[in-house]
Amino acid sequence: MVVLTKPTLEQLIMKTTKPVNPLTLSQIPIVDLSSHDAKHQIVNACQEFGFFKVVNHGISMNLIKKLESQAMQFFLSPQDIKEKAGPADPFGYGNKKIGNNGDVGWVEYLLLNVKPETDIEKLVSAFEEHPEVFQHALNDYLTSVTKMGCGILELMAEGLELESKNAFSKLLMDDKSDSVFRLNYYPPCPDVQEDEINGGNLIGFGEHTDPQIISVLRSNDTSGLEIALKDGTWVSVPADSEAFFINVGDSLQVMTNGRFKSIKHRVVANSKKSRMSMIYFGGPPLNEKIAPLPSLIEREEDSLYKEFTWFEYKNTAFTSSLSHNRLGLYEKL
Ligand code: GA4
Repeated sequence: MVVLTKPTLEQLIMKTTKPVNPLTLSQIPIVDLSSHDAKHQIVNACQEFGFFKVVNHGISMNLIKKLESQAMQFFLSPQDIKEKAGPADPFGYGNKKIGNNGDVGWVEYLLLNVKPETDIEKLVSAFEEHPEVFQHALNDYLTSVTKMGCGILELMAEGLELESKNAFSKLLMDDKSDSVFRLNYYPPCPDVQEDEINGGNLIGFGEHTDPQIISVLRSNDTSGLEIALKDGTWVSVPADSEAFFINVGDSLQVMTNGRFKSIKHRVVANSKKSRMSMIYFGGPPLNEKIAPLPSLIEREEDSLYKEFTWFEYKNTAFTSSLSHNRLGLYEKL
């Protein structure tokens, strides 16, 4: 008989050192979307970090707060109500278990398929009284964030001087685009003694890169997000509830033949305050071939990657553990 046990606190503790140098505001690339120079700032940030913060994005705080308060209401409801939206298979409500391959974290989440929408029945029963309020807030948020994500992808294409401005954004605009949305709730950290933690951190969400093209993250004012720099050092990113944070995903790294970096990141949950993040992962249609854009390589042989479809890569991702170096499997030797 297989006995399923809850992950112990010990299993959730990372035996890594704390980030040595929390990034100060001046170190994180900040892109002012209203600036005429935004496309160059974006290209530099994607080459150097694969990560940047966006200000003056034009998305109303009201729209953001509406979804955040709906999500908060959900995560603060009794456990049996939340479980009506679970288990995450991969879509639905998940608690501490991430994916199917043994990863755990101090996190509760709702993972949703943007198109076609996740089996809404599951959610309706969990959002008891007014599921339509959540649904409206979600639709409004996703419409705005997709639009902003596409705008950023267009600026990337312009900054890279591609012939077609929509070379990347058309993949997210496609009716068959395979994008997902995630609401992550990191409950306040349990009271553990410093010596129990043993210099480690409580894992919220373990280190990984995002498989898609681009990820658009917004969080409340609780920090926890950390990014890995090229030299492998981990630095924590100060929270900013009014800004968005953009990650380059693995697929965009491939499409730019490695010019843009898919950034390794993680979330630690050491705070006495809860952290809530909402992340849109913009993915291409399943049958889309992911390969370097011809204009970014001189000859086909210059491609650093073996060819694959998003369907293949997604399968590889969903059958691997979080920290696995998935892209490594497709690198040419
Ligand atoms: C990481 C990025 C997104 O959150 C996600 C995650 C997915 C999941 O939660 O089911 C994965 C992870 C993510 C990559 C490796 C596999 C699949 C958990 C996991 C262990 C929704 C995605 O697309 O890939």
